[in-house]
Amino acid sequence: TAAPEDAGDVAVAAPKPTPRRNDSASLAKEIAEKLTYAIGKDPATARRHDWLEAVTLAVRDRIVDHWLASNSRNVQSGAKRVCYLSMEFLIGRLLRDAIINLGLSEAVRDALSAYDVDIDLLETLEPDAALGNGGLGRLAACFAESMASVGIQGFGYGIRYVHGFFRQEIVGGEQVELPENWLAHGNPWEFERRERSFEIGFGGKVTTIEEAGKPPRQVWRPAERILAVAYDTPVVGWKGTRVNTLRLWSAQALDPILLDAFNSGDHIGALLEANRAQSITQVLYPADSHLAGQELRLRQEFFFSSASLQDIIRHHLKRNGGDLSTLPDKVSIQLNDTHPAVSVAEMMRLLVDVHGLGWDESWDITKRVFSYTNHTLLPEALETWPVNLFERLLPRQMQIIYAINAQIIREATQKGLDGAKVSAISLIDEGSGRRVRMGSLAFVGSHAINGVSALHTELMKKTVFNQFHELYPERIQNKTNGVTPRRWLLECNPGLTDLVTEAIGPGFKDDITKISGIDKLADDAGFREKFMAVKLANKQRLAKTIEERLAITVDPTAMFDVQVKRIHEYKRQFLNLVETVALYDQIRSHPEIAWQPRVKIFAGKAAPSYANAKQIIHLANDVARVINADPSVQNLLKVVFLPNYNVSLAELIMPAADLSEQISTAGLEASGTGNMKFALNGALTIGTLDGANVEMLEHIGEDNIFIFGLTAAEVAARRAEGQSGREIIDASPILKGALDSISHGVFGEPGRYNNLVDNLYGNDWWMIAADFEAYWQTQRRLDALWQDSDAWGTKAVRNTARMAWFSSDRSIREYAKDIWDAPTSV
Ligand code: C3B
Repeated sequence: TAAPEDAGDVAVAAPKPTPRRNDSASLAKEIAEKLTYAIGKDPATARRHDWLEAVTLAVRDRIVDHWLASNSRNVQSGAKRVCYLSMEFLIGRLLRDAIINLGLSEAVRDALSAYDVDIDLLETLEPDAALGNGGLGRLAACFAESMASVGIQGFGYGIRYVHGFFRQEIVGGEQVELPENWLAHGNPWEFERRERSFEIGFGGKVTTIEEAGKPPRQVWRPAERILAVAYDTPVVGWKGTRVNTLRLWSAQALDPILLDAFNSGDHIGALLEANRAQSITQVLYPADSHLAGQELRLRQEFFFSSASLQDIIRHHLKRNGGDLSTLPDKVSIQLNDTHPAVSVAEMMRLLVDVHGLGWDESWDITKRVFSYTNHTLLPEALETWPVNLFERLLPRQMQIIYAINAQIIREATQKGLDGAKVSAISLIDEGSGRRVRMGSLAFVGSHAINGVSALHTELMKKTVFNQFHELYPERIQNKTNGVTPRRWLLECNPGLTDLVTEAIGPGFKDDITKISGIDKLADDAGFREKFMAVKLANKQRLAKTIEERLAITVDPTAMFDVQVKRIHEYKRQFLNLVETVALYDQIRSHPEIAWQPRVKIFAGKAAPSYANAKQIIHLANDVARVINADPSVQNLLKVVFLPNYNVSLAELIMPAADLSEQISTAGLEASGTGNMKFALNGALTIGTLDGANVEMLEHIGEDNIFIFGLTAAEVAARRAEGQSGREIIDASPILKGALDSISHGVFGEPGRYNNLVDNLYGNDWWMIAADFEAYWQTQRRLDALWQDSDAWGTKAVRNTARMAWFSSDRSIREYAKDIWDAPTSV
């Protein structure tokens, strides 16, 4: 079989199948046929999972119709392709996404009702594709969907991990990590393309080949070679107008079994090579915003980079008469963070060593093809690799990095940079053992480098890439993140979607900017009531899940105050917990105050090796256990930690939130994207002036968002002074009281949380003491607002009405215009 973008190896005159019909009767018939002939079950005895598979296959047929049509359009138009290289694609479930984007909701529901099967229930049986950690991976998934929706010829390239992001259980209040197994029952969305495979090398030697009359050539002879095999998943855009491809690579051994070894009795040794090869794509590293650092991680990075580049070059040569000089006119390659940064060196190797182009021409092509997105300024997340590891694993790429480095340093010296500045731009960090700086490699090999919010981009220019920015002032630009309104409004919040449709018509589904049409209804009591009724229904749905999973009863009319995201010190779940404890104390000591009922909801995973983050999870669960059992605060305060946060749980939570917690230490959250999903669904934000919160403030208006705390500049200044939290804590009885109860054993044994608490008295690095008072006061303003449900409702409506700019369609159009020079609506 030929890959879908190819015309095929043999020309056949077979009749084209007729595209599938979308009425419910046709669907009902096909679902029954799939159940019988693809799954081998009788409708009378089929289990729910069988029905899910049958529906998926029937929907998939329709996707394939659109997919093949898009692919032949791609060949005809020859339009520029955008290849998005990302180590992570946090896609989540695909069935509902496909059904909604294809406009099949009604038809599928009706078709299944004929068999008395409920589509909503089936959808919940689909496993989440959790091939990512958090924001960065979810952004890649939103971008893939938006590229298909706005009509860009987009290709996602990544890794087909056998085990995605770990499953989190809470045992005795603590996080336990369990393996995730999304492929256990097969994956109907993927198509294996065995013929689309490439050899990937590791280790070995570089030899110089001298031929008479020719310049010497370098040839890499890897010691180890493995196979990268493509698995394609269709990415359905809005209305199915375009279906793009997500191509994930799986590692296989060239020889699946060493027969000689097997025959001589070494049964385990015979399989060692296969196991070693396959290990590359077995597991996703659960490290978000900090460095994993192991050799296997570098192998993963090179494996998927090299496979993707070989595929891109093969495709280009085939479609463009073998001419690589036109590559930058036909392809843009976006590097999603530094994880694929080794691509810069590998592209040079492929162009120079394999395809025989000159160095200068190759370097020019490379820079014009690549662009790079930076997602964090946290020093612990900036990838560097020890030179000796790099050299051992990728000897030729290391030579190339040295050659690029020499060239960059020459350029810098010519432009008058002196010693310290030159070592700042060197691709090799000579400081702590010699290490290759992947961010610098990505920077010099790209024509455009972008940050993910206005503030983050400005900080990039001033901090990590300061010297590079001085050298190449035109290269850094901003592309504020966005989220797809299909998944994060239409799919997760059907109630709100129907209400907005009823109020202003369905046009906002095609063009989310039209949702601003409900702004004028924010003061309309009738509309506001309906809006809040939808919110209440969504809260009831979440309350039911909380009851089922945790046996905690929460009141859906209480304020749902939510912080869900990866657990990280800079995201400051600890600040939220300290405020929770302080509130608990105050409610008990001041029963005369009109406290407003709140449910504090937390969810998120900690990297398995991140001790402080795990402590924060433990504390959240300890606090929940104690407060929920205390009859004196019963209906005023409940605390919930929902285990195993993932995309599906997010789809349940976002529409049910009243208050969204976006409280990172200013300057540290590059953008945030959860902040956008909450506000789009009508939650008010309490947040710092960090990441995209800054731009949300501009769009939503200061009356409708609750900003508090130190600014990024103030945080930097306090850090430079090395201020401790002690004075602040001693001056604040509320804060001190809360910290004392945390460390004195009110929530678990005394001393358990000493580390977290002592840090605040020390240098208060995350500004928890410094920001506490402002946070506390802002929360109390929100209490007051909650009492005035009309005022709250008005602000909630305005949030939904004013968030359209944060659609990933807008982000993607900006990338297409400013970075890729790629057409939309193809
Ligand atoms: C995240 C950042 O932490 C978020 O602020 C940002 O919104 C997203 O990326 C998307 O840009 N991020 C991440 O999830 N993983 C990293 N390794 C680095 C940043």
